Parts: sequence; C-alpha cells; structure tokens
Amino acid sequence: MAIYQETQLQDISRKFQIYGQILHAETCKIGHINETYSATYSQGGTKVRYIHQKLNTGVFKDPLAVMNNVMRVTTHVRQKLEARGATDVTRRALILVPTRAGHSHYQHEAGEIWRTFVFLEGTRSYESVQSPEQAYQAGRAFGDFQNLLADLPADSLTETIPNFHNTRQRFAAFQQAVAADRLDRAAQARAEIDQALAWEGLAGVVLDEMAAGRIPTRITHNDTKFNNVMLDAATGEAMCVVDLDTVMPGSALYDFGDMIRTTTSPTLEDEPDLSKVEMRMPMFEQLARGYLSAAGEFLTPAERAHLAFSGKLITFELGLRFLTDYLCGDTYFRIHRPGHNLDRVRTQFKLVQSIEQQEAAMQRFTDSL
Ligand code: GN1
Ligand code: MG
Repeated sequence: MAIYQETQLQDISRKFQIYGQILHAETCKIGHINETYSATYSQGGTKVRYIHQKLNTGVFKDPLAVMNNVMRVTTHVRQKLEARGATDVTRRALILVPTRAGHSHYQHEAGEIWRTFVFLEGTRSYESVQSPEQAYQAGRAFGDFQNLLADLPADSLTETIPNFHNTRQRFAAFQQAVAADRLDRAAQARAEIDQALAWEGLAGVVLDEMAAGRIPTRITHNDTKFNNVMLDAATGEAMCVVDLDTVMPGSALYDFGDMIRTTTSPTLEDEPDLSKVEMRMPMFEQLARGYLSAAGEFLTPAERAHLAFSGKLITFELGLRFLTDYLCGDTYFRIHRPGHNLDRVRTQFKLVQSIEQQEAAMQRFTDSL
C-alpha cells in the first residue's frame, strides 16, 4: 500500500473510538466499488485489528442512508444473536465502531466517507468455492441472514440504490447504451449484445411474480457473492456475512441467484478461459441444502419454484450490467485492464448457458428438497 494511504489512514483512524496506536495498515480488498483496509493497533498492551473502509459515494449517492441501514441491520443482527444465546457474537455480527464524535462514519475532506468495523479474527473469505461444504456454508449463512432480518420492518431501511435488481430496467439501460454507442464499442461486443437480446424474456419473470403477489418483498442482502462470507479459518463454519451496503428490500431469489453465480463455478467472474466456466451440480446441491436449512421455513412455494431459475437470472443481470458499463466507458465497475468488463460479460454469459443446460436437473433437485 502506498505511504500516502498509510499516512491518511493514520489520520482517519484517530477519528474513531479506537484507543490504540496504529502500527501498520494494509489493503484488505479493493472491490469493484469500495476500498477496504485492515489496520493493526497496539491497544491496552495487546494487538487488535480494525477494518477501515472508504465508501464509494459515486455509487452510493446517499451515504447517510447507507450508514443508517448498516447501523440498523448490524444492531438488529447482534440483538437477535444475543437473544438466541449464540456464542462468539462479535465474530458472528459486524460491529461498527463509532467516531469520537459519536457518528457512524467520518466525513473526510473532499467528501470521502469512512467507516470502521471490528476485525473478525480467525475468519477468512475465498474468491471461489473450494468444496461443496463451503457452498453449503454460504447458503446457510445468507439464508440465516435473511431469517435474522425477517422481523425488521421493510420500511425501516432505505432503498439506497433504487431498482438495484430490477432486471427490466437493467435491460432497458442496456438497450439505451447499445443505441447510443457513444464510444463505438458495440462492434467489439456484437456477439454478446445479440446474446443479451435473445435472453430478454428472462428479465420479467421474477418481477411479474412479485407484481402478482406470489413472490414477496423481503429484506435481503443483495450482494451475496461468496467472498462476502467470512468462514472460520479453523473449522470452515460460516461465521458472518459482510458488505451490508445494499441490504434493503428485495427478493430472496436475488440473493439465492447471486449465490449460484458465485459458488457453483470454479472460476473467478472474469475468467478469460471460458472452457473452465461451469455450473457444477454438487456445488449447487449443497448450496441449496444449506440455504433451505435456514430459509426453508419462510419461503413461499413460488420462491421455492424459482430457486434454480434465479441463478440464470442474476448471472444474466450482472452480465448485462458489465456489458452496459463496457458500452458506456467503464465508469461504474472498477476495471484493471482494457476490455475487462467485456471479459466479465463473456464469463457471465458462459455461466448462464451452463445453467441453462442443467436447469431441468437443478429444478428436479430443488423440487425434491
Ligand atoms: C459489486 O464491489 P462489490 O464486489 O462488493 C456490485 C455488485 C456486483 C458485484 C460483482 C453496489 O460489488 O452488485 O454483483 O460487484 N455492487 C454494487 O462482482 O453495484
Ligand atoms: Mg458489494
């Protein structure tokens, strides 16, 4: 990490209710959106770590609403775990460290918004699933997260990115980007554009079920990537889900769909070798078992009936979002090389095809549970 950032982090760290001295800090994760650092402090004669994170205010236009949601959700989860008599609660629920002025975040010069969490010692995340057991753990963790939030009134949270998983709107934005083609990139993405147009029919399926009242709106995580699950480094048990910025009203299927997208293929989401991208049944089976072990009680028949489909939908949706961003000049998702978003599109669309080929078997499996 650059010295500048370390100095800046030292400055930022002093704004929070941390009573130690910062020893060193390092980049923990640079996601597509936020920047995350872990910092080690000497505090009361022992070493403790905290997470400092800079919120992307280009994406999260109302950061105060995001922080209110995060506070509401972390407090609720902690209280519910305590009421259950759970052990190790501070590793099972994220804890936001307030600023010395008592706020949930610190607003740095130039409008940067920083927040701090207690570091979850002895846990780790993975970029891709290593075993069916990990897929089970991911399913259970997000299912339990939805379960813990089931009694939080939906209107207590702000929809911080409106229509985040509105696939019809995502499709319309894609069509507009193709029509405008401001950067003359459509020619390079012709095959992907044609493929996306052919899949238009997928966009309305869950929305129509929701409009008909068969699929309810719930409080959901909305970014259930596998690397947002913190697993106990020793036992492999899922301890906590992180990245709560998009927790808001949504459909349970959006969460389950993104779990299929990120736990069933052995590859990363920008894998250039498409022959490696594949939906693997053993992973899907354990994922579905894990999810239903925690969410099985509250899902409606229509939700259950669309579990297999949801993976195709969300993988398609993310492919559309990457494609739209590629056509619009890579302004939303952080890229690390030219054409990166187009590579991501190809990986997503290959996975959609793989799901499509196995959808009947996936459906039979979830019907049998
Ligand atoms: C973004 O930054 P990250 O990795 O947490 C995006 C998600 C996508 C994901 C794809 C707010 O999440 O919707 O599924 O990239 N988050 C936002 O990797 O748009
Ligand atoms: Mg995220």
